[in-house]
Amino acid sequence: MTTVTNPILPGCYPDPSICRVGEDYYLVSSTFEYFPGLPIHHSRDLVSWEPIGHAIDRAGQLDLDGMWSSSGLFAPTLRHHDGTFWLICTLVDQRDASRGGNFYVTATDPAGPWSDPVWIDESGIDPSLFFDDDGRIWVHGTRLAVEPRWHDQTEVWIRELDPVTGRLVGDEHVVWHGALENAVWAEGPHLYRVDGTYYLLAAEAGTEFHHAVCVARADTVTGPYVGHKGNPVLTHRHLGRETDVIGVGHADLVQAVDGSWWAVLLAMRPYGGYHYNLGRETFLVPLVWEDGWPVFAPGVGRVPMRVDVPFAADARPGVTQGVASGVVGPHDVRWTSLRGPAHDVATPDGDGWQLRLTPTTLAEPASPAFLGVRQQHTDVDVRVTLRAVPAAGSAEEVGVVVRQSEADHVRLFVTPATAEAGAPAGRRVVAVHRQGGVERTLGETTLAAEDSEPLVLTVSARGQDYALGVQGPGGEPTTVAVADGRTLDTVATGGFLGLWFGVYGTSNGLPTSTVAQVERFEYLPRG
Ligand code: 6LW
Repeated sequence: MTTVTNPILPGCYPDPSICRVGEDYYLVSSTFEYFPGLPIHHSRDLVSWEPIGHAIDRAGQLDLDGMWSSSGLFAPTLRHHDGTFWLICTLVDQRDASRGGNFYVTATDPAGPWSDPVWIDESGIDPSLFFDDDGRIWVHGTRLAVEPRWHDQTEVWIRELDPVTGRLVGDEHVVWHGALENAVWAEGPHLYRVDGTYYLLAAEAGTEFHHAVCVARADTVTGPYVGHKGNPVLTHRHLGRETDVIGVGHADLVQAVDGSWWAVLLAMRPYGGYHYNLGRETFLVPLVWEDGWPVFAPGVGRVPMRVDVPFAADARPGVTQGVASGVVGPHDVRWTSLRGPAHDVATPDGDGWQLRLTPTTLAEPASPAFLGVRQQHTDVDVRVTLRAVPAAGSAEEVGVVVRQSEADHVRLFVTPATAEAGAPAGRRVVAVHRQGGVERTLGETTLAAEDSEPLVLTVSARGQDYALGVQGPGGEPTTVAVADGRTLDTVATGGFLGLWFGVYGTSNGLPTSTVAQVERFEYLPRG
């Protein structure tokens, strides 16, 4: 028996979907504009999770270019059938509905390679797959109701998939609008067959404070589905905003080797006020079946912070539940770039990279020279050791960023001292807060050190205080500014993401040949 602490995947791992193959569990989550997309985690016991690869990991598989933050890859579903892994997902461009759509990819090894996308001729989001015992495959998903009776009413549709042609066939059935009258965003549907009965699990009320998990059942796969009288079967909306975990929903179920049932779902942990900078995280909840319905967290009725997993052997030492810690080397599977591969701009070198600056900035929905990892702890130090010599007289920047989006992030960067008469020689280290697309300098300092000597840029998050600091060679650490994290989470900015810590380099639109040496990136959880 092992007791696992929730969340099982801290940081921005929303919309989890899970499947089991023998004694192995695989889990996928949404990644929006980050690349590679759709990380696959593997576990043998639901306790320890290791990232093993991504379903979208090569140029040309999908086009994320031009998609603004919180567009991109939405809620995926992962299933295994007859030796093949299937992953179905939606590519969403929130500003251009003509781009994207629903697609699936397949693989025999969940670590990859995954196929190119097969596009499905149906609109909406949150597609899922159900493999029935008779060999038929059913796609289901969510879209805004075709004939809505209330604002933001959605409908869950289901239709058969011909796996040979990749096309939907036969009649479409609209099976669910949510459990409550006036429910908004009935979404994230998943179908299961348990003891001969079909169950439809779906979230509703939107992926924020009122989020909830509801269930309906039917005798035939296409319905009619009858909602459970006990809906919602799991929510934290009645606990108020002061509670430790909020926004519980978007669940997917798995039956373990020993016959026990489990849900993975998303929720958020606010701190420092009603803000959740780590984003929507993945939690594990036990469930049992009573009178033909699922009971989530029996006897508790909420997401437990500690979960006993009876069949899990003692926790494996060294397996850190997908959490980054210490030096995060250049080959670590957790690194992400934006919208496309980073190999054109970042060449692994020792513990770090050579990072080639490009004219593209972090304010554009493109692929700037950026590499980042999720913020997974409220209290953490990020230390980036750099040798950076931005071209004299230029507006080049090399630095660290706490990133929500193009419009909202905080940067601490090295840039040349201004060429103005009387200005000190050397390099400046500047902290800038870009908030709602408007930039404001939070602080700056000038480094006396030789250009070629390494310096350390730090972000020390302590709750909602993000202290931005620099330490030159032989010098004392200097705090350049402290940014307020409450301005950066989705409560403040909108969107779907938690925060990322990254390194970046830009020449701010001008041609450049500057290459920075990122010697080391350390992610050091504190407290
Ligand atoms: C996801 C959907 C949702 O597709 O958020 O508000 C989307 N609802 O279930 C992105 O995570």
